[in-house]
Amino acid sequence: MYVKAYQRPKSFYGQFDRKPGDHVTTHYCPGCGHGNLHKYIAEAIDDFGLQDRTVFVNPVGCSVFAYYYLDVGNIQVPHGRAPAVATSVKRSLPDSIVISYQGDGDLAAIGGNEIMHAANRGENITVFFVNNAIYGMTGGQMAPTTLIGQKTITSPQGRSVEREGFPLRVSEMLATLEGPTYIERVALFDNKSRMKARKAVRKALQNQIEGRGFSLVEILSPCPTGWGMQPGETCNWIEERLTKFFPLGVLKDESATREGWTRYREVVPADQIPSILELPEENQQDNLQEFAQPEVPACYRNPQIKIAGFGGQGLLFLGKLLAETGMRSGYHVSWIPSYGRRCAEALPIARSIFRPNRSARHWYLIHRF
Ligand SMILES: Cc1ncc(C[n+]2csc(CCOP(=O)(O)OP(=O)(O)O)c2C)c(N)n1
Ligand code: SF4
Repeated sequence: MYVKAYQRPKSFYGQFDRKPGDHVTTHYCPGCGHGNLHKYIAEAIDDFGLQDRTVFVNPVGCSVFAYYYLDVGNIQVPHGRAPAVATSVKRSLPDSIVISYQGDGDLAAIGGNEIMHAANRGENITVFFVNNAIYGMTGGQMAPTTLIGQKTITSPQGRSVEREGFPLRVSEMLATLEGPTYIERVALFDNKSRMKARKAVRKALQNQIEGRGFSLVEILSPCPTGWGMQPGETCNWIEERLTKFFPLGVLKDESATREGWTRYREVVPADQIPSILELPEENQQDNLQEFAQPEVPACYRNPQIKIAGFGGQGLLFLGKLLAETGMRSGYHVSWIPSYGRRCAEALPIARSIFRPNRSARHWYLIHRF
């Protein structure tokens, strides 16, 4: 007898324990597409047996909390930088399955450069590009993918070509490059389209398992809150408006023929680093000690200034201002914007990156968003 059991994928945590207290349910708005997509990804991870080697690169955007849902390796990255981080993880851990998950603000605006080059290099990663035509997380601002005439809080009269130009069809642009293997646009508005999205998710992951190179699936996804609509209305809007500008279908598919590229990882022994960097011989011993024993004066171990803000750009500006002030006052300055809750982890990273330049007059400015 054939029995189909519907159950939560193993790769989903049993409860989404975001904060102490009763925050144990999903934080996505009712009708949001992120939840559907998380489920398709989690199901594929289960079915392909990938849970112990998947690294999910979490974006800035509403899905910033994906690490509370998906029980896999997770890295939270700065806005738009997921393809760069995914590249480094995949190249240093070639057996891992690396997923770059990005919204349209994240991928098409601030991260436009990153995605183009990762695609062009044909990195063996899988990108899920959630296009909801708006910035959901920050309250519904216009995105590069916002439609002409679409009202957002920063285009209250509707996007106009004269003021803001045309919406960007990123997938079409990427499909013209040699690098990518597979690019498809799918949507979430009815059962049939959702099943196609599910299939595309699996294909994009299968390509990575087989080392076939860069795969990207763009998902036209509902954002009832940002669009000011009831969940039911959003489905009609996707089908009737969004798919007209962003037609569904496969834009490029060389999955059957692509071999993909093997990216070699060269491990350099620590004692060779000074000579590779061509450091003066007399300082090599000192520099080796620097690498071996990171030590920072106690007074520099904790940030002394805390600045609160909302949105992001003001904090970034203030950070740059502080960095500039430090430099002009004769300090060596490292400025590391860190996003998500892992601020404390940024300090050792900053120290290790900038260790060769470290001095008693060194400022580490760490930003948290
Ligand atoms: C460097 C930087 N600039 C701006 C922000 C503020 N910010 C947070 S999320 C976001 C847009 C997210 O939109 P999208 O990627 O479309 O994802 P969605 O929330 O719609 O899923 C912005 C501009 C930030 N966190 N960091
Ligand atoms: S604001 Fe939009 S993208 Fe964000 S959780 Fe709500 S519906 Fe989803």
